Amino acid sequence: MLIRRKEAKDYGTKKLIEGRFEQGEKCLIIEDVVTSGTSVMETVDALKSVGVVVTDAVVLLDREQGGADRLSSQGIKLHSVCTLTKVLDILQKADKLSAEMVKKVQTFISENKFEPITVNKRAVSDDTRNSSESNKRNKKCLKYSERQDLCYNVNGKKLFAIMEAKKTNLAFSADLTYSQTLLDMVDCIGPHVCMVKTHVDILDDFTPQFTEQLKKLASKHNFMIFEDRKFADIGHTVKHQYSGGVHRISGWADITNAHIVPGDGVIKGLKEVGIKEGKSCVLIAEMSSEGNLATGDYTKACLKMGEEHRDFVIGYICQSRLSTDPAFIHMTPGVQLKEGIDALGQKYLTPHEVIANKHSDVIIVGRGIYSAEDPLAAAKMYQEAGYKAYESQFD
Ligand code: S5P
Repeated sequence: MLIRRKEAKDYGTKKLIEGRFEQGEKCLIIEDVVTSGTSVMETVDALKSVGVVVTDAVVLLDREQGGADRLSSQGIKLHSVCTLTKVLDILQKADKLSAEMVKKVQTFISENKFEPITVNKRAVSDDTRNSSESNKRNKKCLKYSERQDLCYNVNGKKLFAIMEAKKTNLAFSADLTYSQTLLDMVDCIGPHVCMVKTHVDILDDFTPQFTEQLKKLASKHNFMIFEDRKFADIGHTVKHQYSGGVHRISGWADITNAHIVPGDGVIKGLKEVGIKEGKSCVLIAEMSSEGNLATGDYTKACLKMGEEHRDFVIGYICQSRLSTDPAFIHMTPGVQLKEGIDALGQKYLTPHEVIANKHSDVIIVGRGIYSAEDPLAAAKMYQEAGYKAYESQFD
């Protein structure tokens, strides 16, 4: 028998899986209740990471909220001893539950189903991108408030909650080179954004006080901080780049991002540092720049890595919705009020195109705001355009 610990002990072997096993041995998972299937998947991931094979799981009670389908999409067959339908039936026949209560529970269950975790084919096939079938599928989107309950990482929940509360899906890309200019602008447009994205290494006058002041503004205006560091090295190196150096990113940024070129070691390295500090990561699945190579199988591999590390990865940088798992947040840069391209190959789409047609979740806007004559008025325009486009999906 093997036991999965929820967290590695901070003494001794630090193993998540306790017990005696040989690599390649098969293991059956036993669980008491399955709702979304997340807990079983976490056990599968932990077992896989030590070379144990899992194909089946037994559960005492399947609440029939989509857990079985989610597990099946990940190659795990769920066998339930009892289902919620059976329990309701038994209790009603024994006069322990009224027909009215049974109906209420059934309605709750059918309205609160978790979607299967599947990689959206739009990631690899341009032909399907604009097909009415895929648009119809994506029309069935959930509200931010519904999606926040499905997140695997606390920062995902927090971001959805902020988007809902402030009615904004606008992230400001604060690509300015002087600390005070950046902080003044963030203070001004803070009420209109859900997130501020920085490139801290372009600041000419960086000091640790800058990050303290940015954190204060994040609390004042209720936004999340995303350092767009684009880590792209082996796990051992990124651990140091993330936690150390002059910027000490893991100490102040809620979210950072990574390219998956090195393989999932880059995620594992960042996760070792970030997860215990309540941080999270976004993977760069697609890019906005002309001629970029993040397409097709590369994008598909990126989604798979995100799913395998969903306790730390909260979403993707992309050009349209890629994953059908509503827990993942899709963030799209290359957004301006007019479509176009800059002198260095940055391609722009409009907020409406990105949110309403391509079903992304967050618009990332830099020059459209900070280069505008009136950045506050521009931020308000992007906020309104982005949120209207989100709401139009439920018309
Ligand atoms: O594919 C990408 C990924 C990112 S994170 N394309 C991008 O433009 N970005 C970042 O988004 C880029 O580094 C910059 O900080 C921002 C876009 O800025 P803008 O001025 O073009 O809106």
